[in-house]
Amino acid sequence: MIFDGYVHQIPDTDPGETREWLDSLDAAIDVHGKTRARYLLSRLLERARESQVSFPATVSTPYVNTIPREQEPWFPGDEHIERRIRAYIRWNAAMMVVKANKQADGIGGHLSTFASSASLYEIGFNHFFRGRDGDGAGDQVYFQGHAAPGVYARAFLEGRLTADDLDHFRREIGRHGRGLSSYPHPRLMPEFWEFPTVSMGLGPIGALYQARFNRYLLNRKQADTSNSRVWAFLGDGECDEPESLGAISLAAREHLDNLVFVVNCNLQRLDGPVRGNGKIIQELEAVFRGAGWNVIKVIWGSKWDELIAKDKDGALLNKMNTTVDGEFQRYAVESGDYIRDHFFGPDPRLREIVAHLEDDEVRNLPRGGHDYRKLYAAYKAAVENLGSGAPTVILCKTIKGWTLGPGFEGRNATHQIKKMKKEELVALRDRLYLHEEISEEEIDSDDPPYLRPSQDSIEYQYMMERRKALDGPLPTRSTATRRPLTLAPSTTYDELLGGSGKQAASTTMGFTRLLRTLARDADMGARVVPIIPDEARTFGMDALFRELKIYASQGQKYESVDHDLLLSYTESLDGQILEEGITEAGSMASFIAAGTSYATHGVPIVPFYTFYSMFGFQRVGDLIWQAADQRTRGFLLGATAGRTTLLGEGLQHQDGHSLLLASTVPACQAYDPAFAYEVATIVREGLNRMYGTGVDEDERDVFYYLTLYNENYPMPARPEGDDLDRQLMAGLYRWAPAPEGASHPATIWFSGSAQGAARSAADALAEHYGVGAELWSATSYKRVREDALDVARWNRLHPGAEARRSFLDEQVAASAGPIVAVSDFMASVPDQLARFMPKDRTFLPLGTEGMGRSDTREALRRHFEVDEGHVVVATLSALAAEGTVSPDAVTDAITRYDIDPDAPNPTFA
Ligand SMILES: Cc1ncc(C[n+]2csc(CCOP(=O)(O)OP(=O)(O)O)c2C)c(N)n1
Ligand SMILES: [Mg+2]
Repeated sequence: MIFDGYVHQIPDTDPGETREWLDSLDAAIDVHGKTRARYLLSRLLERARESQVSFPATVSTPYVNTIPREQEPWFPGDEHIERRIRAYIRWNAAMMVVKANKQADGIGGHLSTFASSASLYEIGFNHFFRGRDGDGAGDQVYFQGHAAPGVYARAFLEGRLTADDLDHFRREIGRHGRGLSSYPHPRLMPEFWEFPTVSMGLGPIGALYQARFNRYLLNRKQADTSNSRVWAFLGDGECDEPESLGAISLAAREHLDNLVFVVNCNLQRLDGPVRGNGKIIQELEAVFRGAGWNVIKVIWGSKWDELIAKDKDGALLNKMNTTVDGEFQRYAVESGDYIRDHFFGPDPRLREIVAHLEDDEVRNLPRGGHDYRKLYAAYKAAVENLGSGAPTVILCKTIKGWTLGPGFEGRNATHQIKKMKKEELVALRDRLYLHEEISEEEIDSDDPPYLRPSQDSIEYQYMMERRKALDGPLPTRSTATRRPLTLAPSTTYDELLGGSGKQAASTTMGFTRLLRTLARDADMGARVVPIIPDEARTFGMDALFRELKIYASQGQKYESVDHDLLLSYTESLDGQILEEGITEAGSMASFIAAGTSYATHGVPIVPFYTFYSMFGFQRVGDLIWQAADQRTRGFLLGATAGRTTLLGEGLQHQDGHSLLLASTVPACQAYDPAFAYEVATIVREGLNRMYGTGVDEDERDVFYYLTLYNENYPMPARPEGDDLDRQLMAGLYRWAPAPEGASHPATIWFSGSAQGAARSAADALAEHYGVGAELWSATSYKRVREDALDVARWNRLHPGAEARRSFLDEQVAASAGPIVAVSDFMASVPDQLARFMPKDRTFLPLGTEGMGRSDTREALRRHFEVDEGHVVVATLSALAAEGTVSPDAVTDAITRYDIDPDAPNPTFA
């Protein structure tokens, strides 16, 4: 392997001197060995750095703490009181889970995650995390999902939760939904949790883009976030998720020194070791250092310092470096003499280092992540890192299930153990030094106690004083507005409502114009955030580059290759567009950060995230669910939508199902508009619901998904009609009546770009078959279905009352004949309504089943059987089945449109 071959391409200006240095190194290796040689090289690198000789950082350092003992700062807290507080919290966190499972077997919860990370959080709570009561919005803290019991336990001590609340951990139904959610869920506890984290990986990527968005707000002078820091707590196992590490280079590139990751390296995940045969801390160090992060390792507790000081010849260091995590995990469960024999034992020099320690002392040599002094030093270094331009990751070595006793500590099964026997509870009490507070009888009882120091206790006072000094409690979610948003006036939408006359345009073009107009609005403009993952040109949005500029934290340090063009690529520190590059996950994380700014910062911001619709729901569906949990408001725009409208791109680009996936997300308002005025209406009404006045607070926390197509056709003006906006938003309205004079009534519902086939089919049906088809625009099957479900439920539960009619019932009753529904999506989308259709009406959805193809629109629409001919045949076939027209008419249409009745079924082709 050629690794450092580059050096031979650099001129050697003094070969004699080079020789001397190399000979010295050779001699050191020969005489003192490799460890000594490594040491000398490290010292040389350190000296070089001191002398401003820049040299690429090595990706890994030895398996010791980054901060040496002599550089540890003075610890300003009261160790004794903090230990007591930690003990209460640890006890209550365990008790919540144990009690919950006693009351409802199998209800779950986690004991071991928080047991390993209590000190990581408590150092933050007592000394670093800033609440929301100060001038700014405070810090944003992403708690590890499975550590939630610990966060509740602290809130209980602070008097923010009651014992009854703790008793309702994982029991959210009843008490008006006021239980404690299993994990951080703002959807379920909107005044408590801010950031959902439990789907592994989404917390870290969310935190990273939150830190970036804080800088965006600052640089664009929308909110002063200069004092806010983002803390993300994650598991070492969680780091295997692509979302956890996949975006870390952005943090360094964007100089996010307001971001701190704390990784709880307990060496275990759910099934077993994270890296039995390797070292997760070393691996993560290399990855983060390589990405330009400031890495602080907290591996060994203070008691190791004296051992390290005795390690004159590097034998201990070598053992630390070469012991794999699987062995370290084993040492966590073994006795002192086992550790003495196996870790220290084989080498007499090591055995000597611990000769003065009892077995118990050897066993209890703590890991850095349980040592508040080491942690304090690391966190302080992280916060003082502000201004360096580098984000910080703190890698803390801990033991999973720490102090929960031999049944838990380091055990492979520990993640999922939820019950503790009496002896285990007694042992835990003793390990936490809580014998005075809790008697054995109490533990023995059916209902072991929670512990809460009284308000005049020193612990309570200390805790509250610390939180007060740090600007209030945390986590707390607030929707108090600091800077209100004034929506753009209704005239903003006039252009789109008026249609495009004879000029052909696409709904994407219509949307882009609207976005530009919104961004130009004097009041609202600056609060609009267009987000694009390297696809602006595809959507014709490059027109916005010059005008709105692309946000660039470092400004534009070069003259763009196209600077002389009207639409040049313009980057700027106060740019408005988030051009994220090719990362749909990152773009979604930005969407969430922007769309929750109304709560996080009290500054409402409206994100419009436009993406290739195929790479939306199916690519980042979990992040979309996350957005819903976090109560994100904003617009998702699935551009290049439709299985047949996006021509040429083929199987992996043509989206015919995102609307089906969207239908699974409760907070998502999914629309499939056909015309620019529909787009304008949905955006206007959506803005009003999410950010306007006079809307019930419970109704606001939704986001909109609109499909946008790239097919050009003249955009009609909005038809007249007082009730049209309501019906359009409710999902279905009559767009055009049946042509006069036709004898057989029928109804065609269209959505999106299928409007073309529907309209020409209606003309042809009238001209050739005497069928008068009225045309309806189905803007949202999801909305119509939700209403139908709601009404059906009400009727089911109110048997004696007069049955209610759904919106669907009303719309169907207002039309005549069989209903053919056509869209550029799978038939399953309109099929959502099938069960609600009246028995006397034929309902025949046509859809684009099957996998995409590369071809022209015409060929694709023929292949997927959604073109004019197929709509005509379907309508006639439904009429024939009802006996209204002769079956010959169907045959005639098949011939007229040259349809091959034996063509392969696209569903399976
Ligand atoms: C995306 C996703 N996959 C799987 C899980 C199930 N799961 C929950 S916790 C866990 C193990 C966590 O290990 P680690 O990140 O090391 O955290 P620890 O509890 O050890 O601190 C797993 C696999 C999940 N929550 N999310
Ligand atoms: Mg772990």
